[in-house]
Amino acid sequence: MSRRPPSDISLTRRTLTRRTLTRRTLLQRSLLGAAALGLAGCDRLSENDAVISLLGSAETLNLKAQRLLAGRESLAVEYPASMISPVFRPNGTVDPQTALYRNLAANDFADWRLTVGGLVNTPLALSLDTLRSMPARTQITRHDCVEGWSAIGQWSGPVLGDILEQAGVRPSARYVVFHCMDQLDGEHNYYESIDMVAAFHPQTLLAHSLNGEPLPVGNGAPLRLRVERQLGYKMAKYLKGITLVAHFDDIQGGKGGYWEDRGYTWYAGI
Ligand SMILES: Nc1nc2c(c(=O)[nH]1)N[C@H]1C(S)=C(S)[C@@H](COP(=O)(O)O)O[C@H]1N2
Ligand SMILES: [Mo]
Repeated sequence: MSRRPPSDISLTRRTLTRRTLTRRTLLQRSLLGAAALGLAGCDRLSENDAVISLLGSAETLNLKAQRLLAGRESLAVEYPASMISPVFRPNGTVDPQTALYRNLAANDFADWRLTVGGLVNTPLALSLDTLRSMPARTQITRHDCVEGWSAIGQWSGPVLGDILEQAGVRPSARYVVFHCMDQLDGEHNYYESIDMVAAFHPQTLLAHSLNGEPLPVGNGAPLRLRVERQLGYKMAKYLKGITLVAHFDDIQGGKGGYWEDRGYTWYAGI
């Protein structure tokens, strides 16, 4: 059965609403309790007004929480073609040296497959041709690296949510983990992870093209993640597999990413 995971978003909303309602109920009870104990009969203080004004602040809290969520769902700025950077600086690994990568690159990635597994109903193994023939989204966005540089590029590729829907995400899945073919330290493969809100964001792509050309090796050939509301290190290059997981405790350092295992924060929202 294929499940539409945006329900994770509404689940979060529901949880927040429930929490606010609980707080409101408690507030109401304690106010009514206070009224019953001593304030009843004091007609200078309207219990109803007090209740209403306190409920008002609970509403404000709820609104703020919703705005926060809306913030995570809202779109990253997209730019006109005239603003595309002449060179999109490659960073981190720029030419993977692992045997796996070298062998696949030697054959123009004809034997490469993107595997989608873990907590899914239908594991997938997608060729580059298949990914290139899928409906693609094209977007011109700005990439911000923590090292202090930015670049604007035009990315194209299937929306991650479409692929996840094809695989059928199980309700127990909480994160999407991206496994890469390169090793910055010659020992650990680069990897990253995002939650379901980021995974089903309409601008979250598996990009096979940069500025209308097949993705160059420097920028992550054959396929890289674009997760536009977060910092550059989240955008895993040289993808080989995606797994849906309930937690990442048992993946490498257990912090959800190569740089996270070395101290970076997991949620890198911008
Ligand atoms: N597999 C892999 N993905 C990676 C990295 C890396 O070293 N290996 N570096 C990250 C960092 S820190 C940044 S800023 C971007 C750089 O993307 P670019 O090479 O297209 O500029 O990729 C990210 N994804
Ligand atoms: Mo970066």
